[in-house]
Amino acid sequence: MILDCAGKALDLTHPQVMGILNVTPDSFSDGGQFLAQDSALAQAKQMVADGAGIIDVGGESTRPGAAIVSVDEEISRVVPVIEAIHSEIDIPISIDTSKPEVIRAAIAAGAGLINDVRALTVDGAISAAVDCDVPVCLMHAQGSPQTMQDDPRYDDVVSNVIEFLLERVSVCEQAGISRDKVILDPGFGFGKRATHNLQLMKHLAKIIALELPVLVGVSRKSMIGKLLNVSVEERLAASLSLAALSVWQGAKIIRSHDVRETVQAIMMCDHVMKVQDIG
Ligand code: 7PM
Repeated sequence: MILDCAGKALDLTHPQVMGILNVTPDSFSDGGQFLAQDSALAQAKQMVADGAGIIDVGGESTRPGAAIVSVDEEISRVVPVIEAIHSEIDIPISIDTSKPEVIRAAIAAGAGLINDVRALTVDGAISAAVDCDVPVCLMHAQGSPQTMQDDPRYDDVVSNVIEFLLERVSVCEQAGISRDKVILDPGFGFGKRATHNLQLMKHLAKIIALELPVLVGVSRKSMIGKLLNVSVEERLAASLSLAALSVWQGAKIIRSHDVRETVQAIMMCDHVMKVQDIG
């Protein structure tokens, strides 16, 4: 299956890595806007060289307790970067946002997929997605990024996530977004304790069984820090292990900070999964 992301192809006949490109001000050292854009473009080119299938551009930090970013600020961060990458790079760009105005501006600038951690629940986001006519990734979260990690509770996290995702798919379909444009994401770390994340990973196949492409974002996440007591710089091996477990169960897209290593890990999974059986 090949997803058309506004004219650029995302080939999901193989698992793909979505490279994370943050354009929040804390993600580059000094202020200069042009420096920041140059650095973003250089990072994007490196990700392509490392085998990324798509680049995820985000201008809003969803970190618990992070400052809320205005629409204009978010647009002025992401649009110049998307324009620069779009003209120089052939792989699709996704826009990591929940705001309808940012969705419209990013798609107009050349992005080809909407990656929304709020699953198009913000007022106007569904119509923006319908008008833009690009694929969307719908992610589950419990609560808002500001407070979601305070005391997350579920009686059955896997069923709860599935129920939410199916409801959002149905809302999208009723609004005119066809099913074949929808990607699902259980939202690791978004309003979930370590045990909830582990249960979701153990039973990811139940989400794969919904028969829509599944995206997994576990790269360097705090669940790894909590379980293994390692700092954010020391989470690569565990991130790769979780990427492999995801692809083994059928996940099609792995969102990662470490593109080269993640491509190698999931290519090995793909080889194992596709090798011809004996006899
Ligand atoms: C602080 C908290 C900083 C969380 C960054 C994050 C996902 C995503 C993010 C995901 C999809 C991170 C997250 N995570 N989009 N955006 N799936 N679809 O760790 O899991 O990168 S932001």
